[in-house]
This record gives sequence, structure tokens and C-alpha cells, in this order.
Amino acid sequence: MNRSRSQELFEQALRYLPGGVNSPVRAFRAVGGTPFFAQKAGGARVEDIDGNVYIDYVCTWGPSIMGHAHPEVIAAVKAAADRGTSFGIPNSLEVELARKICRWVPSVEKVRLTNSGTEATMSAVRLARGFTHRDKIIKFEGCYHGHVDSLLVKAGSGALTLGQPDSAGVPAALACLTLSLPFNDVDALSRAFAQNKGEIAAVIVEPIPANAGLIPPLPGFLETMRKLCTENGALLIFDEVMTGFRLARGGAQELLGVRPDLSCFGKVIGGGLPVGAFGGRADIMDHLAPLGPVYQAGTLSGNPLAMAAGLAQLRLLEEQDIFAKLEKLGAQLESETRAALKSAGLPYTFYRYGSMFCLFFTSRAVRQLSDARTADLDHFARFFHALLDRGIYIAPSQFETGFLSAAHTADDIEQTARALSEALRA
Ligand code: KE4
Repeated sequence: MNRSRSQELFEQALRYLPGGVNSPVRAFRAVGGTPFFAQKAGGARVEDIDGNVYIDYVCTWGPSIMGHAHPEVIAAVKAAADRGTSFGIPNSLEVELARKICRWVPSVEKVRLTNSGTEATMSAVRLARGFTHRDKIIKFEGCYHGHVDSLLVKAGSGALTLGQPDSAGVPAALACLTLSLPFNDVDALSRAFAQNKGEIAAVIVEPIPANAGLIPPLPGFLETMRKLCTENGALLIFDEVMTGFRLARGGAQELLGVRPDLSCFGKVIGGGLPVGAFGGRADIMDHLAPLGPVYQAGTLSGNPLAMAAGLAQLRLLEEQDIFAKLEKLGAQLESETRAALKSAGLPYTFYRYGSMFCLFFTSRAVRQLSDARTADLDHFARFFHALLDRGIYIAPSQFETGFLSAAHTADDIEQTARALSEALRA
């Protein structure tokens, strides 16, 4: 494929943007080569500035669950823009989106909207510390909760991809308040509570970790986490920035039947515009300014443009049984992937929940980050480029998760399967 214009533009980008990107995982550092530059996107496809078209399994890292540039989302954004892009004044759309979030997620009695998932998790952690008057936080290795100082400890996603799970610039005095444990390890979690009696403000977890690849929670692990938090007066925070509104109306917590005290959201609820949210028990949320002592704010929080996009996308999810459609597409992709692995004689590990999936280039069952790290990253990199050259775009890192949208079709998946069979032999 000719990507000469992307290469030229990347040279310019490197002059003005660190690494040529505004978010590290986009830089293809884990897979080598030069990132392509998107020209436009529609439905299940992205077109680059050289005119190459790709079936997109990144879906802008989750937001485009209805496909790129859905006509009803675009129309809603255009109509909202004509009335002004931001007021900094309460508006009806932010109330409507808040109401919808509270209706879709039973554990969310009140919610505060932000401009990113990072703001949501950062605010939820501060709220938990303010509510409990405690400082320590428990997280899990490989989980990524955005680039929050307290949570950039053994983090996943881009931090893990670049080998920087513990970022520079995070003061040791702060990092030492974050205990990072192996996921799916009940004994480690129990020990952490026992050794820090009365000091844990919250446990924050991706209920189905998707930033070290996709890692299934073992039966009982989240239930035990819930019990230990309750017994120890710590809050349970589910980071559902990826899984919320994607795996079910009520997200992973609906699927898994575990009720957190606070939840964080993003991506799908913004319809492709910058939106995050955190919410949960009203008695906790009412500790937020202007009611309570925990400060949190945002110039563009709840802005009408982003609200319009998010509401349009959620309405589409409400009107059509999208989750059943995504499950059907996901099952087809899983079946084709397993068939391709079998014919290639590769005993690799594949996990899927609905429209979220991950092919680990290891034969080991992946229960925690150390398992994910046994993946053959060189093979993954060859596979990535072999797919890209066949018009299939997956995340440029083994430590990410793939997404399907409602715009993907059975034919798209058939086309992907053919490319996949060849790419596995790269
Ligand atoms: P943002 O600040 O990027 O909106 O959200 C941070 C975040 C929080 N929690 C979870 C579970 C997340 O997955 C994310 C962000 N996801 C990554 C993809 N793994 C965003 C892609 C990127 O960093 O460019």
C-alpha cells in the first residue's frame, strides 16, 4: 500500500508534536513503521490521506459503537453547533444525558460529567479520598485509568506498550499511596487490606481489564473485591470508560452482577466528542462542590455540542437492539478467528465479551499482566502490518482491545477472516 503522504505528514508532525502524536499509542512504536493519517471515517471504515481504506477494529478506541459519522450523530452535532458550542451555563442537554446515565446504570444515583475518562477517574479517586478521609488506593497491574498521577503506577495501554507502566514525573510520595496488585489474585487483595487496615480509600478496577489486552475476571474475584471493600469501609470504583454502555446498557456491572459504589465512564457516551463521567451513590456524590468539600470542575464539562453527540448515540442504542447485533457480529469474528488459528496451527489465546475482543500471541491462559507479557510481540507486529496491508486496521499494540461497531457487517468479517488467515502466517 502506498502511504507516502502519511510519511511526509509524519515528518512534519515530528517537528511540532512529541513523537508526532497527541496520544502515544498512535505512534506505532510497538509495531514499527509510520502511522497512517486519517482523512475521513464512515461506518466501519477509515480512509487515510493516501486514499487507502481500512476496516476499522479500533473504533477511535471505543467511542464509535454505532460506526463512524453516523448520520443522526452528525445531524445532532450540526444542530447543536448552530445554537452555540459552549455556554459555561447549565443547559438542558447535560441534564438529559445525566438522567439517561442514571437510568441505564442502576448503581449511579448521581453523576458528574467531565471532558475525558482521565478526568473521570481522577475525580472519582479524589472523591473517594475526600469521602473516606483515607489516602491509599488499590489498583491492578496492567489496568489503565487514564494519565492520572495516582494511577500511572504499573499502568496498561500506552504506558505498558511503551514500557513505561510507572511514568516519570509522578512523585514517589504520591505513588507510594497506590498499591498495585496482580489482577485475579484474591490472596494479594486480602493481604493488602489486612496490611493497610483502615487506610484504603478505594479499590479502582476495570471490571474486565482491556488495557493489557482483554483479561477475563475469574469467577468470584470481583464479588470478593466487593465484599472486602464493604468490610473495610473502602469504596469500590469500577472504571467502565471502555466497557460502559458497550457491553450492555448497564455496562460490565450489569453483565457481571457486581454493584460498585462509584463508576467512571467515557467514550461511547460522547459519541466521538470529548465526554467523561463519574457517578454512583448520592451520599458520596453529594460530597462534591458546590455541595460538599471535594472540589471538581471543568470549563467545557456538559457542553451542549458533546452532549448532543452523546445523546444521539445513546438514543440509537436505545432504539435498536444493538447489543444483540454486536454479540452476533462478535460471535462470527470469534468463530472465524478460532478457525484461522486452527488452520495455522497456532494455539493462541482469544478472549471476547460482546463487541470487545483480544487475540493474545501466547498459548498461555491470560489471568493477569504477567501472562499477557508472554505474548510474542514480534509476531504480533508482523501480523499487525500484514493485516494493515490487507486493509484491516487493528490496535497497534498487543496490550489493547479490539472493538466492533454496529456498522460492521458479516461481509466485513468474512473479508477480515481471509486477511487474518494470511496475516497469521506473516
Ligand atoms: P481518556 O482520558 O483517554 O478519555 O480515558 C482514559 C481511560 C480511562 N479508563 C480506561 C479503562 C481507558 O481505557 C481509558 C483510555 N483508553 C485508551 C485506550 N486503551 C485511550 C487511547 C489512548 O490513550 O490514546
